[in-house]
Amino acid sequence: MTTPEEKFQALIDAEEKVEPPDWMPEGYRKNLIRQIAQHAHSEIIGMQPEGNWISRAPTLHRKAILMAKVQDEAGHGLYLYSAAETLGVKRDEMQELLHQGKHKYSSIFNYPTLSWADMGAIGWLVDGAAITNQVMLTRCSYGPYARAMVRICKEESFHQRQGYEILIRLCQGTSEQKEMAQDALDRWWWPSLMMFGPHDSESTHTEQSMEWKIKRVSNDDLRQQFVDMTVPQAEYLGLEIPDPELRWNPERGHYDFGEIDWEEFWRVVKGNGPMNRERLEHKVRAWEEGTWVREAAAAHAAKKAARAA
Ligand code: FAQ
Repeated sequence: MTTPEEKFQALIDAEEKVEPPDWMPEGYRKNLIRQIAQHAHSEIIGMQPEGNWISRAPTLHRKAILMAKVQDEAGHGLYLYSAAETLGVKRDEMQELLHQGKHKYSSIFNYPTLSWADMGAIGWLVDGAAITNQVMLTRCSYGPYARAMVRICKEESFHQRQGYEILIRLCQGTSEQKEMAQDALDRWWWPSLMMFGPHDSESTHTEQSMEWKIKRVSNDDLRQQFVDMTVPQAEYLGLEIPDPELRWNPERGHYDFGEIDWEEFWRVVKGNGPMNRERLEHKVRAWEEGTWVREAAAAHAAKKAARAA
């Protein structure tokens, strides 16, 4: 006799989507809530580093583009919270766990944005890494997450281009502008590689997540894809990637690259990066200041429902 777990795995192996009313193992549900909530929190906290430059964008045109991008990130957070809610978790619950430091968000958003060139580097590298990781998630076995990722990937692709275009302009500008671009690359390169998570051998979830087809490609393979895609783009800009060990390996058909500072990675993941405290404090303050909006919206919805009844 086949067990529910075996039936579930057979459905996954047949490339069918799991939908909210379907039976699923508790571990599958919990793992998805963990990943989707982290992803949603990353989009929302990720608005802060770029939000910092909206009022200081060099032209009205740049300001309009940056505002649209930051708004897109808010939209991604909302689709993702909705996807997580289909698994039976409440949005407020996820917020509370984030605010208490019990839910994670991507390490990348704990670094400061020091110059306008950082807007270019975030679009090019951070959104570039996000797309590399998220294209596989459009094929995730859980339907609501996979569908949310289709639209998110399209928007991230626009974000990546807008960032790269900022850097093209800076690199074609004065020597000071090109230096700004190099400085941004120097600061954002390694944190961008960290976005893909620990080495496969150290990863807690990869093996099970790949068996359940939540993840389709491992952390190290995605990181390699990102490096292979990005090195020629840096060459086109005339910028140097800050890694003395970076070189093309014709035998592997990939770039070899140096080791990430894992001590720094875990320090940031555990809450002790350069901006962790500020990011979380800002998030909690925004949540508290928005209480009246949530209350007004809930009261309006309740009144409407009472009228309709
Ligand atoms: N930061 O076992 P694994 C964006 C944790 S969105 C912090 O390998 P998994 C858009 C991991 O949670 C960026 N923590 O984990 C944007 C786990 O801890 P746990 C976010 C990290 O899940 C652009 C432990 O380490 N993208 O950028 C990180 O199989 C610009 C062991 O790790 C997503 O969330 C990290 N970098 O693989 C917005 C995509 N890496 O939970 C604004 C969806 C690992 O047991 C501006 N997520 N950890 O306590 C994923 O694909 C996966 O969750 C990975 C990690 C690949 C991130």
